[in-house]
Amino acid sequence: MTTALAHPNIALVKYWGKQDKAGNMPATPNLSITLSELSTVTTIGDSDRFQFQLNGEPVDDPKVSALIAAMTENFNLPPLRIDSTNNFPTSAGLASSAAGFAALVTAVDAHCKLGMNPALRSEWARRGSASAARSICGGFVALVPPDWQAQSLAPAQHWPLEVVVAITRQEAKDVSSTEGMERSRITSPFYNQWLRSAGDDYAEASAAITERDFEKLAAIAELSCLKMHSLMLTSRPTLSYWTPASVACMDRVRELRSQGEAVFFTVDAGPQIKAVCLPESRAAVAKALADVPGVLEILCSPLGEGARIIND
Ligand code: 2P0
Repeated sequence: MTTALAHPNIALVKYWGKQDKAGNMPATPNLSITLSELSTVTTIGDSDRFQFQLNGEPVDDPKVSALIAAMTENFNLPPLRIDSTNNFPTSAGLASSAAGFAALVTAVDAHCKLGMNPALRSEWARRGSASAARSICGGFVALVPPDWQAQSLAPAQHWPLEVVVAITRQEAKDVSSTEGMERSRITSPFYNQWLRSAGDDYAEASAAITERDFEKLAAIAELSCLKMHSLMLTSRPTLSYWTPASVACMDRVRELRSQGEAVFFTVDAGPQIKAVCLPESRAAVAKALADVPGVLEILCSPLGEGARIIND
């Protein structure tokens, strides 16, 4: 048996739309931070047939089955039993698939002695779910052309940012990211502008991280997030992942920033708000978001490491 652990990541420059070719490659460069306090733990063992359990229940997940089928063909794998457990809500806009596929590929690689380097693990994780490519690395992570294998921009220690997550709904989302981004690609009138501006957004965010320029990162990360949500809102039929509490939390974050707290928000394909802040602002941000009506729970996390084996 082999056990791997991976953390979710939160994109600061978003991925929303794929290239029109095989390999599950994003259409635009994107960039994320990896969270240490949320994790997926995946154990692989030998079996007489393929079996997948998520949070203790047998699950028929077509994306997991497809990735295992592709890896089995490529590496001649034996049948495997896979047990995956998340310590956070699944499919609720907390990047459970990112942590899940990063842990899965890392565990399969080690269990079956495939000898992959991190770049190759990232590529296989990307085939499962493109954001999973980024969870192979820790700290600040880029997923960019031409290879679309995640690279570390800087380790977690480079800039000790903190993330305060405000949970406003626990249930799994109705429209998956895969389906939602395809709908936006085909129908949003803003999609071409999104493609054109993503390179500049990526360059600006990457420079802000190198320079540890919080205001610059705040401005570009909020812009990238709101551009992505504009694509969602202008899709036909429209897509909205927000709850009233999500909107109230964004307003509260803007208010806190105007009062001098070092904080910005980002929101993914779900109703949770991720407030990224400097350590000195974390307590004030957590308290303020906890007081917003409709916020059910607050999670706090510093930045974390990449996917790794935790026993063998
Ligand atoms: C991101 N998201 O960059 C963006 C922001 C959600 C919103 O990547 O189709 O589950 O499996 O490649 O990776 C979620 O999309 O989609 C995602 P697939 P994935 O984090």
